[in-house]
Amino acid sequence: MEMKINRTLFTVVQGDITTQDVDAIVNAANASLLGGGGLDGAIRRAGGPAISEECNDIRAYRGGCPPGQAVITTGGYLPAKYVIHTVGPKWRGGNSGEPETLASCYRASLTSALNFHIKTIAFPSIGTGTFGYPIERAAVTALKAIKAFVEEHEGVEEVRFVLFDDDTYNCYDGALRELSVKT
Ligand code: AR6
Repeated sequence: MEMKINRTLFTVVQGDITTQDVDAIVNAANASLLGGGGLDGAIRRAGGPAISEECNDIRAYRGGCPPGQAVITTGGYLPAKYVIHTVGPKWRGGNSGEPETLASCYRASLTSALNFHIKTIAFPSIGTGTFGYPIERAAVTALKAIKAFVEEHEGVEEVRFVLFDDDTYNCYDGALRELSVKT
């Protein structure tokens, strides 16, 4: 599924984000930037030690990355030149600011992308693994946040969602179809 919003191409594919040939991939990190399981572990394994070294430097000067914010490192051995690390909300039932924090993750990642002249960026489904955000709700919030951002800022040519499992892929594909009907 793909569609154009303003000058940005949105695509939704199923696959492994670590193999994507884009300028930057986004990592679903934790606030300590110390690394973890899931996607974070996979990105650090595939990208090699330079990613964790730069995360440690960021920890040293700013203490990590709060939920809703993003920091950027090299992509190391990955095809992508950069990894943008953003920290999703831990799901606590939905009334603790989770949608606002999740939307902020996407805005902060795209702001980093613009600052580094990144034209193509791949996102995972932030927050819906270990952090427990319901996938359907996350998909709608993610796509709306990105749509609003690219309507206001030009420069990113492609936003690609790369979803690992069938269920997550189907939720994002459905959310993008829904958005295309309303646009
Ligand atoms: N490519 C694309 N998506 C993937 C891949 C991959 N190679 N591997 C996993 N996913 P999670 P969170 C999907 O748990 O919920 C870490 O320990 C996965 O199926 O990685 O934001 C961090 O250090 C799911 O759909 O991120 C944090 O402590 C999505 O990526 C915590 O987990 C996100 O799952 C962050 O939790």
